[in-house]
Amino acid sequence: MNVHAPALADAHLPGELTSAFARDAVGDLSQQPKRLSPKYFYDAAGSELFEAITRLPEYYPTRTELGILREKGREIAAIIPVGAALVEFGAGATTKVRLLLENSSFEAYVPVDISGDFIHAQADALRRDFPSLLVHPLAADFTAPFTLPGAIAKMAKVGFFPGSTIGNFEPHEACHFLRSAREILGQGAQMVVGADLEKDERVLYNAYNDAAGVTARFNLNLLVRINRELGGTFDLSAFTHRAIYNRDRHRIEMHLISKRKQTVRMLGTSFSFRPGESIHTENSYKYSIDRFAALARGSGWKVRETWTDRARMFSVHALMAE
Ligand code: AVI
Repeated sequence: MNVHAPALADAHLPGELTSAFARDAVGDLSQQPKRLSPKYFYDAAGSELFEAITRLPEYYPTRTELGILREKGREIAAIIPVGAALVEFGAGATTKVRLLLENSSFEAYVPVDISGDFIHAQADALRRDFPSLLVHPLAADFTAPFTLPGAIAKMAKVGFFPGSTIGNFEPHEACHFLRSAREILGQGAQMVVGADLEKDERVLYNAYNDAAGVTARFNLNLLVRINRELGGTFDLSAFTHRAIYNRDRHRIEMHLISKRKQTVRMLGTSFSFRPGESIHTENSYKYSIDRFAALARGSGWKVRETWTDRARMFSVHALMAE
């Protein structure tokens, strides 16, 4: 998820606990079981590691979704009204959105992301390549309500949420997000959402336990960040990456496992670990087509069409506001 940690100052908290990262890290490591939020994966190093993950032979989601968007581009374009505005929730590499922009006649593109710098750079590149497109970046937390730019008020709205980022939300959060997107985009809106599909557990396991260890470095980068930004004393060699498929809950779980009994300090607080104790860092939910349709129905949307690759590894859904 390209959600970058907001360094929000809070006047009511003393000293070092003033950033959201500090508050969340201290609060989450004080829970039993311990956890850390996946939204903090994406500092500069973490974003680069994620880009490297998307190119791994074992990590099929990115290239499979790109293949669907490429192959079904015409069919996707056929359901998009001429002159619509495309609103992307969270902004990563522009490769996927370019496929939609090339195939359809959008009048405007609104990338929404908490990192203003990132979307402005992205917007400049798109303006160069699509000179007649109105590009209107919006720096906002896309998981909370925000107002769309007045310039697109009269245009039909199409939301875009690729990458199976929806799978990194808990099911109730995914429902809340889709409801909020429905409110923001308004009546008559459509939405194109990518969701990873349930499949052979070995394939899922390998995608999150790659042979080159890039996913392990991505996971451990959370501790690197805590050491650097919050003065943490995590010994990286004393934690190991673990990703498992939880069949009952249809999700990959990522954990950082303490190799021994140890105590770690951060911002004046001590956290003790038992040997084998986990910090739960991420869930990546996998949807069947039916369970995704049920999620959409329960969130104010109806599935209009679903596309998959031939091997049914990944799905792209076109939703219509109910
Ligand atoms: C961003 N998100 C969809 C990725 C996923 O597959 O859940 C994040 C990721 N975590 C480990 N590998 C990739």
